[in-house]
Amino acid sequence: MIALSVIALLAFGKAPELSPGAMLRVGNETIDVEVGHAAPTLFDINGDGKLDLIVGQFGDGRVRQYLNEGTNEKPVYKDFSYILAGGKYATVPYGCCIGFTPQFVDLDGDGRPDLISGSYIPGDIYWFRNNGKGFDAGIVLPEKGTPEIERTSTAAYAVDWDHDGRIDFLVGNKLGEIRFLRNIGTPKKPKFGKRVPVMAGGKPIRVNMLSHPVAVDWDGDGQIDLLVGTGDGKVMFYRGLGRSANGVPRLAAGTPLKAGGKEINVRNRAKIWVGDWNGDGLPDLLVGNYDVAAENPNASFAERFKPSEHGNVRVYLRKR
Ligand SMILES: [Ca+2]
Ligand SMILES: [Ca+2]
Ligand SMILES: [Ca+2]
Ligand SMILES: [Ca+2]
Repeated sequence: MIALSVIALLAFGKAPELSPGAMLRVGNETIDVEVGHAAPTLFDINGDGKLDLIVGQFGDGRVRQYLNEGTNEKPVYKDFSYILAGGKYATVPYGCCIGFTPQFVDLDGDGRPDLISGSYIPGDIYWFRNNGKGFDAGIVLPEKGTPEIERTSTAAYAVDWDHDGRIDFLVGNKLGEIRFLRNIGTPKKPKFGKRVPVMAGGKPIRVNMLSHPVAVDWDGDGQIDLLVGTGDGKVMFYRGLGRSANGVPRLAAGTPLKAGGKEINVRNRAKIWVGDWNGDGLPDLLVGNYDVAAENPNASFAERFKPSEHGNVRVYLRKR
């Protein structure tokens, strides 16, 4: 009994702690993407050694780049432009309830990070290959065997999930499931089979709609963990318990992440990223969302029913 309490205390002592969320800004304005559905990631897109902020949006299925004009310790964003691919705006099929969900990963092993995104219907994963000068037009990654209903509103995260040297995908969908899409191609030519459920605590993961996975070692114990943004604006944490015989991580049942002592809640459609936003060596959490402005009772009838959709990005700084 005593030994158990000591273990529990030690585990508790190591648990990551987050500051309350702070909205990311350009000058005095909060970052707010077109028709909401902000999906943030951090990546040095102009190669100046500083992490830039990249944010996917619903509007025209595009993706924005906010160049970091400050430092890695104190990022400053002044403006944005849309990322181009093949000479046009990079875009993916968008619709209720997902836009562009960016991630940078070298998918073909040529040393250049490519841009990928999930999409709405039929839920393909798009690959914008980095050709050294820019991104090629997006192509659909080949995959087979998963019905459209289980692919709708695909939010994808590239990671070598089964540890075999080939980059796989974890994918969320409209139903709130997380599925594993194993790379059955070669390290230079990815190819995918059927999406299979990811289990946690002995059950397939299913959150409140529109799941968005990120796989990282969140608690720093050397085992890969899973974080999932949910349709109802939360972030779930599934602790990694080591790998199964087939290389796939085993996960504990999920618990909602807290920040400043309260459960994270960004209202709708949390799209997440883990990266060191303030250059202190600790991974922070970025959360984008979809939000509708509160109704103004003094507004005219027409104004009151005008769509007023927002997508903000919050950073939750890691305290330890
Ligand atoms: Ca590449
Ligand atoms: Ca793999
Ligand atoms: Ca871990
Ligand atoms: Ca940090």
